[in-house]
Amino acid sequence: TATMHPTAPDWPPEFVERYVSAGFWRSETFGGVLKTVAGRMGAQIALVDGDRRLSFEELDRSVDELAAGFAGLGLGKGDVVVVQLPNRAAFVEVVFALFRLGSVPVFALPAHRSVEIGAFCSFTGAKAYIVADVVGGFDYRELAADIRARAPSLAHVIVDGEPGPFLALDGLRRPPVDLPAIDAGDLACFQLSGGTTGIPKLIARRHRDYLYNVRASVEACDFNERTVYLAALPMGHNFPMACPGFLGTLLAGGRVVVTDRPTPDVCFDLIARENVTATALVPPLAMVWLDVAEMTKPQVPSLRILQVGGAKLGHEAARRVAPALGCRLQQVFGMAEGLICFTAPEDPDDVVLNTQGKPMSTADEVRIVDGDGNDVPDGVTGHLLTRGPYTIRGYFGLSEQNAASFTPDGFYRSGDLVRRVAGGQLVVEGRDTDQINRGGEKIAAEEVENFLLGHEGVLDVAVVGLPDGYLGERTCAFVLPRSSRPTPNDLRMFLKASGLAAFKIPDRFEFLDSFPTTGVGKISRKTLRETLKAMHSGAG
Ligand code: J2J
Repeated sequence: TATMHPTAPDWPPEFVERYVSAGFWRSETFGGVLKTVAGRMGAQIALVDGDRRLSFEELDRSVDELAAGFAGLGLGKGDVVVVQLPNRAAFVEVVFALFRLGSVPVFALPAHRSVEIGAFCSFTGAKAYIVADVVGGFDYRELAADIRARAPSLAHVIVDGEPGPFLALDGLRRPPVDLPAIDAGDLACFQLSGGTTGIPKLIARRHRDYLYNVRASVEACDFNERTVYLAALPMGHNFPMACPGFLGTLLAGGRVVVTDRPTPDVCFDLIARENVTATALVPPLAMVWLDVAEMTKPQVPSLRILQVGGAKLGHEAARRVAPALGCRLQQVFGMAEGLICFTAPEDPDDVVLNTQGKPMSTADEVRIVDGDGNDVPDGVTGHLLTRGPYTIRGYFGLSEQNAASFTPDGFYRSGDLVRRVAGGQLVVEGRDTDQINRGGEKIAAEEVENFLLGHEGVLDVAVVGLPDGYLGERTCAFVLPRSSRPTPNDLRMFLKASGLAAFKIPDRFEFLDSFPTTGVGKISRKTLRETLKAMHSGAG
């Protein structure tokens, strides 16, 4: 089958040269680095998943066996594979097997459904889709059957567990074979953009820049052979994967403990049992952990660092971390497109509690600009632009979108409104785009609106993020109904049946007779969203 080849924008040659000569980019690949670490760490435990414990040697061997199996299916260098697995040991094995083979995983989230998976497949011409059998009552094989029927490029569905009509992952293992040579400049994986429109935006990461992302994070967070990292957030996300995440932990010779149940009761037990030293959470989850920890006073003395990021952590919650969990808080402000900011373990409390930290690399270029693109002084809020050795220069195959999302000289327009404080740290103040951040899960208002407009009872709709003490923002759809007025439940069921990921379904529906206007005729959708937000913020 012919594979589509939209392009992944690369850095201009002078930047390639700069990053290579500075030693940021090396001629290493993920598969190769794991082999080197495995040679050094040998029988030390690398990966813990319930009762399953894999040493570095065993992990390395298992990765080679899976890579041989994938190669036997005809998967090879440059082939795209959509990976949608819950947190488990197989996630790590599969990802490294694909890295070694030069096949390029798209990291779908467990919550994605036919809309998202279908888009990833058609956009990349994916050749394979790797899923679990049933998780939390949801049968991914049914989703796969649906996708298979609509994605002609998809040659293989591979299932971790009971395969049904598809291939069993474990049945694919073969004795190791010679694998193709992979170059540091080859694509390693696709991360996903939060997005502000209905288009899926894929973020192509190459071995050289993503490895730098991981190495620089390891250094900034001081991960080492004594680090025991609990992967509690969905492992496909950039944060628990590469900042430093499970990749950083393994490459530092540390140990990764995985769980697909991020609840405090499960995780406190795991932290105690496995002597976990670091983990990463989004703010709403951190708040649940804090609530439970303050009541039950869990014994988790090994825990040294709690990373919190993905959405802004409130000052009050930040303050509770050290007393409740006996560990240091590290704020993490990152984006799948690249830039990562950390507060440092040695920063004073004021910085750790009230800022989102500093860019982790000396080579990160950050500009904070006003509406005309002029730099604003420190302390003044503006639009965050950034470029550097691990921030992409454009989305995969979207040249039109790229002209809007990147400046002509290659800065990524993050959409974040930030200010820089005296110590050089950034404080996130909001966003300038119609992306809703629902507790770290990013939702494009426009995408949800487009689906709702497909319902016969909807004349017009605006989806808005309203402030929420727990999630940061919750979604509300303001609906102008037709005469056959739907109920909120009708609309929820409709969106679910459309195959949209559940986290994108609005938390609240409000029916209006008309949309507010400014008195100067038709208002833009952006203005409408802002007006509705202003009218309803704070209410209920
Ligand atoms: C406020 N907003 C934040 C924070 C992200 C590490 C951590 C998070 C992500 C991530 C990531 C925030 N305070 N501490 O990739 O490597 C919002 C910003 C940002 C957007 C990116 C990582 N941390 N955000 O969340 O690609 O608006 O990456 O632009 O999912 O999340 O979202 P995403």
